[in-house]
Amino acid sequence: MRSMYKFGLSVLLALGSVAAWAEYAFNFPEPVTPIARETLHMHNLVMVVILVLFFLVFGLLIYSFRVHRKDAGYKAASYTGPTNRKQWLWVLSPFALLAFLDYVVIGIPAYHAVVMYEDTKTDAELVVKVTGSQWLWQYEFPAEGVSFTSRMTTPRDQIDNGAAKGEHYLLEVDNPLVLPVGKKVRFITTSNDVIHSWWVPAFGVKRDAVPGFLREFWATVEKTGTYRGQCSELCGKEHGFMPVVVHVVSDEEFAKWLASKKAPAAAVVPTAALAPVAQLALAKAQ
Ligand SMILES: [Cu+2]
Repeated sequence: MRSMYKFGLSVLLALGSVAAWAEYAFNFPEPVTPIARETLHMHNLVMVVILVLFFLVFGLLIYSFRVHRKDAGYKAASYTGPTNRKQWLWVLSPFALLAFLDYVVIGIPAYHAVVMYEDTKTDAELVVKVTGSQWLWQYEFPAEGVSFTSRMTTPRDQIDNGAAKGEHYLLEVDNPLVLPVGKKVRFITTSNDVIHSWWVPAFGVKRDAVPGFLREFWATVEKTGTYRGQCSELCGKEHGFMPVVVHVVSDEEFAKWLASKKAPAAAVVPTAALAPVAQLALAKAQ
């Protein structure tokens, strides 16, 4: 009994420290897009449903263990299945409760969230094509004629423990993607070689980049700042070394950045027009 109380106490302590979780980054990163916010809401809702069920089921169990406990040698009642009304009630009520929670309490908001996630086209103001490549990202603004590659800048000796690790170890790149704040951006993603996955946790988006396919997602970033993510589909030996960095800036800054990218890029053939091998060669040369 003693150990049971001890276990109960440690569970309570663990739950009591929920407030401390955020500090240790166990929680979601602060959501900065509608999708990320919706995902966090869904997560919290499901968490509440699960906790209510948890306490209900375990409360009943522990109550029954204590109140209906009989001493050793007691002859157990024999049941042959739900034959009377009361037994049917015990069979059907958990089913009804779970069906209600699943299909109504969780199902309806989840349906709306998924429809919203998939709506990449309504009011999209900008299109960015993201191409995964072993082991870098290529970004292209097709309408603006801007394209560039983005590769990790963390020095090799930091990776090999020859130097102290920097603040943004493995999450820093030479050419970050720049996006305007508050604009709906439609992303189209694909790959040159194997499957990669473009992921920025604060945006709440993660989409596989599949060779031969164009896949879509969207993001309206509501807060300026620098956001970091990683390739999240195992794609070869340097899978861990192809981070995503996105600078979200004001409209004016974005226009300025776009103009600065346009000038040198104008002389180069758009990477999409090249064969994958040539694209790689170009990427290596840059
Ligand atoms: Cu990758």
